[in-house]
Amino acid sequence: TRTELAAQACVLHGFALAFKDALLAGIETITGNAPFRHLVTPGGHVMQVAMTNCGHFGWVSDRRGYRYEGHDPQTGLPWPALPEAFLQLANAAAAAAGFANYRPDACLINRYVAGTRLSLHQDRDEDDRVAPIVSVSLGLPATFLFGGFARGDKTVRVPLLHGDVVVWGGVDRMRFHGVLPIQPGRHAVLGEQRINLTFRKVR
Ligand code: MD5
Ligand code: FE
Repeated sequence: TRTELAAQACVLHGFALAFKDALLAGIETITGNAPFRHLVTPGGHVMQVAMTNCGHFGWVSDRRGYRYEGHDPQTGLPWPALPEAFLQLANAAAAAAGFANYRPDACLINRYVAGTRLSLHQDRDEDDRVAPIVSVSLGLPATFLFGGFARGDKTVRVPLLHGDVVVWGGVDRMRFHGVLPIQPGRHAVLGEQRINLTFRKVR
């Protein structure tokens, strides 16, 4: 089933479940080569969410700013490749949401533990501000905040469960969004964490 959030944003409930074994294997390989780390914001704060990347570009933050880089600054190596199953999932989810021929070139992988939140923000470091972002939720449940085009606009709360996929692009690509603090718990497959994959078209 599917929940419409806006004209060009929807939740595809359980869409990633068919891909879960390949997703978990891919995450193991990627994090073995590019470990999760807590980035520092330009303002000097350590981010609560732990992050890594795969694909041609990876999102990084440090005292110099936010940007995409072709190499992992921690190892000097290119980011791990996007596994074929990741690309197939992102392409199929985008198509199901009305975005044909989606070819992401980056995947940011976020890890949340109990208490971790992601404050309201826009994703604005990508050159392409229209191509969809595809977000895959795994592990502990989360409450997603879906807002408007100004920080102060009202937000709606969207529950996201293991296997849910959110797709948003076109006119809805630049909406503010965030994640409320994760509640403590244990997921049968992922344990005491939530992992979110966000596919992007950067260049
Ligand atoms: C996450 N990640 O769950 C979130 C949520 C990020 C990030 O925001 O930048 O890594 S996925 C974002 C999302 C989902 C559905 C709609 C919108 C954004 N939106 O309206 O912009 O780790
Ligand atoms: Fe975001």
